[in-house]
Amino acid sequence: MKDLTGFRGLVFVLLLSSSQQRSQPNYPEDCSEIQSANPQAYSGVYTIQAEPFPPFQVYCEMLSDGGWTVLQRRTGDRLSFNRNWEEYKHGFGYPTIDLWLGLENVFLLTQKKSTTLRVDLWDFEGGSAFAEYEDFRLGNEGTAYELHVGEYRGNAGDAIRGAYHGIDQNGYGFSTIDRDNDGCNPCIFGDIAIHQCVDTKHSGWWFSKCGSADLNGEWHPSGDNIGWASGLHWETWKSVPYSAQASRMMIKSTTKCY
Ligand SMILES: [Ca+2]
Repeated sequence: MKDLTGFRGLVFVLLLSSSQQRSQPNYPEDCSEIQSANPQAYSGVYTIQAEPFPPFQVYCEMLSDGGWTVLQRRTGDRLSFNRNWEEYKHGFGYPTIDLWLGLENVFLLTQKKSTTLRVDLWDFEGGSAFAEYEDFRLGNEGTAYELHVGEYRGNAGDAIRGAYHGIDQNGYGFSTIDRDNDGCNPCIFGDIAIHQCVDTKHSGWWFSKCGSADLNGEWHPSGDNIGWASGLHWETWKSVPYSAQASRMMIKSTTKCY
């Protein structure tokens, strides 16, 4: 009889454990998975999770070519992007307005799946351009969240690999006001010696001898947006330092890797 009681107890514990597991919310892994499950899903804020890490909120752009998870958005000067390592690591801003999703979250999102990065740019004259990169991923924090991009397509030019030789940001670690991974020791531009790209860019980014791309610089208004060392720069799109009116970086997952 004692044995039977013990058995019943074990069954009860197993059932309880099973029901507790079922009561845990089962969050999707990214916006692509949300759109695959529900093709009618609207763009907006969703909760996703890269298990076993805690869930977090993202903005999903549900477009005809996929469900895109937004990593970065700039639309004005309400939010400063001149921030330190911890802030860039964990993210800042607001999912529906301007935001930086956070290097650690992007690292987690790009570990299990093959992802495409899309960069959208808008100028002050009604124009826009885009760049897409296959096989986008970040290294872990130990690599300073090293940037990896594959094949480029688009009409904005491949500013990550640079407007000229020697400034390729692909394979470079992230730099902030308190972390220097920019390859300048110093860099010489004309008669100016730069030790930290962050000093002139006022931005965290994967600087490679400063390079041609930086969408985290200071936002400048219409009529005062040309010629700044800092700005929302994509120099294969606008060769004269031109700070864009708006930018957006987002990813979609393509295939699962097991
Ligand atoms: Ca340096």
